[in-house]
Amino acid sequence: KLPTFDELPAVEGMPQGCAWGVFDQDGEKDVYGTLNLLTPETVKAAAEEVQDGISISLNWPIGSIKMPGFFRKSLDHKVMKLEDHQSGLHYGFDDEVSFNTQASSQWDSLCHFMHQPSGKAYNGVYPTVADMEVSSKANQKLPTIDHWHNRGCVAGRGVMIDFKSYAEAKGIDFSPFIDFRLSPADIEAVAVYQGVTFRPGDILIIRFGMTEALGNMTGEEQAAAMSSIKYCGLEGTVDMARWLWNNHFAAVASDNVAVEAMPPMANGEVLPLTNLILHQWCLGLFGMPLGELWDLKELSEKCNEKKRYAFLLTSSPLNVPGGVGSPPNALAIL
Ligand code: UVW
Repeated sequence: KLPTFDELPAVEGMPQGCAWGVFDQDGEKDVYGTLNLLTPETVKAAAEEVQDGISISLNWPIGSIKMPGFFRKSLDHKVMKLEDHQSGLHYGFDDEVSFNTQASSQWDSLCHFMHQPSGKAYNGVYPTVADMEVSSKANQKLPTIDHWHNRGCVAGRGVMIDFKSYAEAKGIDFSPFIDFRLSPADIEAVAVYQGVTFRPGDILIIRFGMTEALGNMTGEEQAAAMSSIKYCGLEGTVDMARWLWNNHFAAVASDNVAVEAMPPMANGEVLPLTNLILHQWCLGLFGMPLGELWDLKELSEKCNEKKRYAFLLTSSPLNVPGGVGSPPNALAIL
């Protein structure tokens, strides 16, 4: 049984609620964090959520945002003709893609954001660019995303909290590009409204309608919305971090930019990005991966039609040695 947030053993120099060491085994430093909660039992139980055999992709096309935030590179896609050297006949194509892994639907691995001001990533390691640019085989202790392939990636019970549909039903005035902050009580109210409960090892999926809003904008409108750095999301508070840990989610994903609301704020004051509380706590202190900019529209339509909000979720990130983030290649199967 996992300790609660307030019962987690004290880690020197770190705030209460640090899970470093909790998942270590036989003296080996853990690199999977809360993905350890995806046990054969939770996967088998998740498979029981498949009732209609409907499979839905949660992957927004790479390159959907023409100018991603934080000066990130969008998609560069080059197609090359394959021609036979002897006959000159054109027999097919190859292609090359290049993009920032944070530019569209993505997972943030446990190396994406470090606790501040210690600069330490999950389980107390100090990743450097040089360390991560070489194969993680040589850096077994860095919790890079390729390690997920050593444990079957992500398969478990996804639970969607469809805040966008709830807000529409309840007449809540809401748009994705305001710094609207969802509290634990708000999430629980949506869960009760939908008639869904959480189990340890669930993958929590929260829909705000942000990728849908971005998808309906011109490139210029997208650039203005992205550069506003006013994004709806979960409230970035220690109370929210405590609630996420105490529910023992294996991971959290959303269709918004950062899972948590931006900009980081405290006492009505805007703070530097280093104060993103859920990035520090989930990625750095719990080892709980964050998924962002997922495409949740079709899933919402199907869940609302079926009145079922739990499903089997699978996701297999790119197996890039030393990778920081990745398109999720995620499927929800209802
Ligand atoms: C930052 O890296 C600041 O945020 P995100 O993980 O949402 O891209």
